[in-house]
Amino acid sequence: MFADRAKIYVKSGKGGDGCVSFRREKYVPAGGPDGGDGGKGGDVILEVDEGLNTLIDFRNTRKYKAEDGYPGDKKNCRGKDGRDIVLKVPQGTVVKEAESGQVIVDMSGDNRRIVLLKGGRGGSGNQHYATSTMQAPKYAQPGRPAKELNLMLELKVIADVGLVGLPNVGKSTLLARVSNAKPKIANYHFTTLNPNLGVIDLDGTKGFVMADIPGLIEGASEGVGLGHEFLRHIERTKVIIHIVDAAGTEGRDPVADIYAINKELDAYNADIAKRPQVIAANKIDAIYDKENDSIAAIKAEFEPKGIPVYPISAVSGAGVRELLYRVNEMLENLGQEVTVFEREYFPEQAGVQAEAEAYTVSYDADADEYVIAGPKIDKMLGYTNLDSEKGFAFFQKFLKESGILTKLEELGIEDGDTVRMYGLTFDYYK
Ligand SMILES: Nc1nc2c(ncn2[C@@H]2O[C@H](COP(=O)(O)OP(=O)(O)OP(=O)(O)O)[C@@H](O)[C@H]2O)c(=O)[nH]1
Ligand SMILES: [Mg+2]
Repeated sequence: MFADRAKIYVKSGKGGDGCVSFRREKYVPAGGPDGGDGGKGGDVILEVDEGLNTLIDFRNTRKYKAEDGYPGDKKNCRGKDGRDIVLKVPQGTVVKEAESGQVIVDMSGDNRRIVLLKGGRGGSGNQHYATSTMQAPKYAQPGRPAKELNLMLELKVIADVGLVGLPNVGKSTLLARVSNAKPKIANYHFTTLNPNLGVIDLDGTKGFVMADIPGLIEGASEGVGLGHEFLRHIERTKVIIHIVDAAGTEGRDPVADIYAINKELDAYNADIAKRPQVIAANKIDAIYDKENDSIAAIKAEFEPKGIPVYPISAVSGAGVRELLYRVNEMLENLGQEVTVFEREYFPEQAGVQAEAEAYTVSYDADADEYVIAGPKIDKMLGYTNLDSEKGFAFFQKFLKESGILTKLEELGIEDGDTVRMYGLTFDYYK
């Protein structure tokens, strides 16, 4: 199955905690602090892999996590950095924040490799916290938290040319005739449900890529008949071949059909409607009614509007070469740039910190210490210089306002008891 959408969860690595340690040397009673820094957490990286053309792997595995940084060690040893995780995606994958649907990055054009989520920085070891008044800091900085995101990956085919039209008009037949692609062809509506890509080799040209888009119907721009799913694939094509059943084999009026489809394109995205278009009036081998010349009618209606009309038979091949050379010429006049979607969502700025901002307060009977833990404390301690008077006042205010003091009292804390938060221990006084 052609998987072109997948929802996944990614998380970067947490930074390793800084270490609290003191030098121990012979004949030196109290050595200075020598706790090393924690290592950096691994990043979540996206990379284009030319060999991939579906998102199927992401349907099987949905969680991706980079490695946490390792904690620092004594003797100023820095912790090892956590391993990055590299997600390989096909070119043309648009990465969106799952809930808002905002674009984070479009892996096409120059975007070959990007760091989606950075790992947390490692915390500084206690060696950094020695000051003239505090020679033996028992505090080391915790590593920065990990970040997480829910992503929607969407593969939007990158084709130069899109074949657009009602169901059953011969889009797949044309693609199969002129390219290496082998799409399913059948005489019923919605035979094609996922786009097929084919490479068109034309003598004396660079060639181009053409996509056979599933049939569109009236109301497609409002989602009728999976319209949105299908229209999405046209967004990146540069030239549109609008195929119509000129023989009216289903008793329809080709001119009205062309207007109906163009109306849907315009309603979905006005930009698409403005792209250069060629009309391929198909199934001319099946025109028996010489009285009503449908080709002349289509030409009379659309050529004055600057839309060229090519009568073809995708079955016999009549007129197909002329059509393709014209399309190639239009592409050459357009230049090479691809539509790349702009970034709308910035993980670094949004609140995507892993884990809720919770903390826990407990009593550790073995150590006879009260223990406070949680990412909020982590963060707070990391930013506060407790050696300064201001910093310490801020810290006390935080303990009070966050409700931590109340919790400690509920647990029965008394003056002089020891409280532990990460590397930091202090005595409690009301
Ligand atoms: N006589 C004739 N029949 C054609 C021609 N092109 C396609 N057909 C027939 O039309 C029917 C539909 O062709 P497809 O190529 O599957 O049409 P499609 O536009 O891809 O249809 P969907 O995928 O359902 O949107 C098949 O029975 C084809 O054999 C043509 O040039 N002449
Ligand atoms: Mg088809």
